[in-house]
Amino acid sequence: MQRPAEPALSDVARQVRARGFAHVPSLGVTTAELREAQDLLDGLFSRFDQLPEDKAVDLGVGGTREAPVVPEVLDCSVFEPRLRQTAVWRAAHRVARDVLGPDVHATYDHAIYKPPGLAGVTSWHQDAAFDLQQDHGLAVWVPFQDTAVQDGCMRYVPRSHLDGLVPHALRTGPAGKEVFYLDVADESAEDVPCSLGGATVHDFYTFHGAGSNLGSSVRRAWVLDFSTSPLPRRVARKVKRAAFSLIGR
Ligand SMILES: O=C(O)CCC(=O)C(=O)O
Repeated sequence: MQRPAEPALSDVARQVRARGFAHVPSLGVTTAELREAQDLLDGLFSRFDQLPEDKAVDLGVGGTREAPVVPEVLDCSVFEPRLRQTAVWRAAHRVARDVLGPDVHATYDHAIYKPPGLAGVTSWHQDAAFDLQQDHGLAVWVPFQDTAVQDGCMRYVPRSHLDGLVPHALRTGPAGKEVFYLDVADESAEDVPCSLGGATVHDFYTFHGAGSNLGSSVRRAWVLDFSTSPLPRRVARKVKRAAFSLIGR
């Protein structure tokens, strides 16, 4: 496949600042480059049961460690460092640099494989609610298939990033995991379908979630987070995450 055109990044930056999110129609990576990243992630999901329990989480109900229902792997690039060498990683970095400026750092990444035909809604939230360091940041959501509304594409509330962090409610999900969430009226949300080769990006303060996968194949997505926070805060964040990991949170 011929290399697609690089995205009009400054337009993306403008949209993220004004509306809190943007659709990037093309990351400028080839199908083979996407496949390389997906193969590495597939490898991680295939050894889900061997990963630490707090890093390989089942978002669904009734599965086992060997056969999770809605598997999510946290810190994918820690367990599979070759992900950091992929064209997709570099492309996501380019988008983050465009939006946040030259001093961006990758802080975290995770991937969710949502099977078809299950509820599997991702609750409304702000990423900042999960990061008490409140880094100024950006998430780049990369799908490995065309993702239409019925496949569970990302959903955003325009301009919701402008008012900072709002208090989240806490509920215990069906599998016993605690989940922060926001109540959002459906009519205030915008669905953002995304084709293979593109991405959606959002500010850490943007209200977002994702619909159920009512399509016919697994909805695979890799989410890469970037931040401009200075080194001492990034170190503090790493230490805090390691401590939470030790106590199983
Ligand atoms: O992929 C999804 O379903 C949601 C991802 C998301 O909300 C996040 O990474 O914060």
